[in-house]
Amino acid sequence: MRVNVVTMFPGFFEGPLDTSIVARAVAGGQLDVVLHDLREHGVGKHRQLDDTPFGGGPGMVMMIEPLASILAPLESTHRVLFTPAGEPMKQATLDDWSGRDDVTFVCGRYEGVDQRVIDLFVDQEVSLGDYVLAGGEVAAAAAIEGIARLLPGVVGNPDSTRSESFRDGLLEEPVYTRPSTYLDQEVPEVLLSGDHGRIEEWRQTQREERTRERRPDLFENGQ
Ligand code: 6GU
Repeated sequence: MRVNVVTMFPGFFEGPLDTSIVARAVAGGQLDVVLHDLREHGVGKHRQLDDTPFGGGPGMVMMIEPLASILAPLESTHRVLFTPAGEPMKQATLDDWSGRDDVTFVCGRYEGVDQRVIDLFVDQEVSLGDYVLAGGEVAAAAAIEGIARLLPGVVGNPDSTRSESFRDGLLEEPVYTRPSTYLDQEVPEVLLSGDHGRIEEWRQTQREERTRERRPDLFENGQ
């Protein structure tokens, strides 16, 4: 699939695109990321991208023309604006995007984007969570990584993308590897027992207890 990214900071994506699973997805041809540098579409000789808000107030507002000139030709793609005012990004959001041929991620700055850009050129507004960042770039990088690992053939064992946190509405259980004792801390005995029935029962209990304690909101939905 193709992911277009519209940003004032294309350099931000160098690390995320060149690392680990995302790099593998790009090298393997399952993922194509096209960066669109907003500055190249800036207005006037200063290549202006934002302006003061009508009605006054703090901060700057992203102007219509630079965004419109990139987003209008991408009308056939699913265009997402990352903004703290959006719906929260969930695993289901990534599942949806990863099944599409083309998505376009617009990285807003947090003060905002002229509402007419949203009305005319944006299909969905999404937030990374309930906190404020300086712009949508981190959210776009998170989305790209979340998508890449869902694309066919990117992650070796397809079970490892299916049987994890949030798929079944539960958090993951704790895991252990060697050594079996470290600073007097033992691996739970059941995991050394070789009894696969008991082990799966223990893991399921751990998932449920963790979810109830840490994410009662998820636990209510799942029960
Ligand atoms: Cl998508 N953008 C900004 N600026 N802040 C955020 C966010 C996005 N998601 C959570 N906080």
